[in-house]
Amino acid sequence: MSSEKVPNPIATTAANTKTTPPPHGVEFVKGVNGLDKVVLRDPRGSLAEVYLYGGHVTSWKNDQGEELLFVSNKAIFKPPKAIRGGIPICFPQFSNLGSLDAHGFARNRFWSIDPDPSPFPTNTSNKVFVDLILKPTEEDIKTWPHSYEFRLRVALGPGGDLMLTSRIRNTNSDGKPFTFTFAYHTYFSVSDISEVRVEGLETLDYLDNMQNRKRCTEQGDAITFESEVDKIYLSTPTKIAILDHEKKRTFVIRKDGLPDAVVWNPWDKKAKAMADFGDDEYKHMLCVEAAAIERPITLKPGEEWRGRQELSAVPSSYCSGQLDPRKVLQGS
Ligand code: TA6
Repeated sequence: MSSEKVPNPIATTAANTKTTPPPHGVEFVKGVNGLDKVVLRDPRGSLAEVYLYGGHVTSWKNDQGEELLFVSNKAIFKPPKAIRGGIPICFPQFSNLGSLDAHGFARNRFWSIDPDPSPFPTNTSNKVFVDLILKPTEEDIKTWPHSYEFRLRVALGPGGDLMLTSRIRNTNSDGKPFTFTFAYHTYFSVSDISEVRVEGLETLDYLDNMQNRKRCTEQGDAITFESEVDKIYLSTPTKIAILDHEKKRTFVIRKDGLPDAVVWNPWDKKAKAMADFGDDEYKHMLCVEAAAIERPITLKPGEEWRGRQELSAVPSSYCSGQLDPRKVLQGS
């Protein structure tokens, strides 16, 4: 489905009627229900799509055009519902860990293109990227009485890696600090959930959401799936691997400033209970979410927090289809 191209939203502010073309590899289009969407294309063929609604990545394709993220066929692209799939951003509250709606409000707010992105800590010269920004509305201040600037850079690397970097600054003028929890609620597309293994979380402590967040310890082997899973792994390594044997593909998640990781698959019953999720879709998705949950982040006015995740999809190295996780998790 071709998306209608739209002018560069930055260039057409009232003051500046002359439209400047978007940077190379960046396109502003209308997506589902006419929602504004940004398409990032790397010259070697990989692609990513981000909706301004929710600052929500909904597509990440490799240079073969294969979709790497899961989005439900029943996903609703209409406020106030969050889009079911891709990478919803949970802020300022993960799940029901607070008085706000589940997973906070960032995922169902309209973000803007950042007209004045602050200098970026790392060199992104060879990447295609877009900078988005979220600031509270009057309405938001009533539910969460804090002023902040949430800058999100979505970047596509030359090798097709997808990077999301969040920078959250406390801009309260009343001297008040604020505290939040956070997650990149990434839905990975997998061939068959019963054939998938997650490496890097062995022997770690986790909070089991299916046992009222009881603290447990994971066994020593890779995690496999045969029923509903909803666990918050605590203080994980900075790298986690998802092995999809059937597709001979491994997703590598590298994360920074996000000590925890949530693993979720609703399985059949929960799948049926979700209106915006197909009954059998649980077989083809797995959420592994880089997060900051166990130790909420507190920022004083003027302070800024940074949370980054880098996703790679690498072909399995072993001809048998099995990838040697030690190589991935120990490698660069
Ligand atoms: O991240 C896992 C989780 O918190 C699960 O408990 C489940 O509720 C899932 O998120 C989806 O939440 P949502 O609010 O998007 O339906």
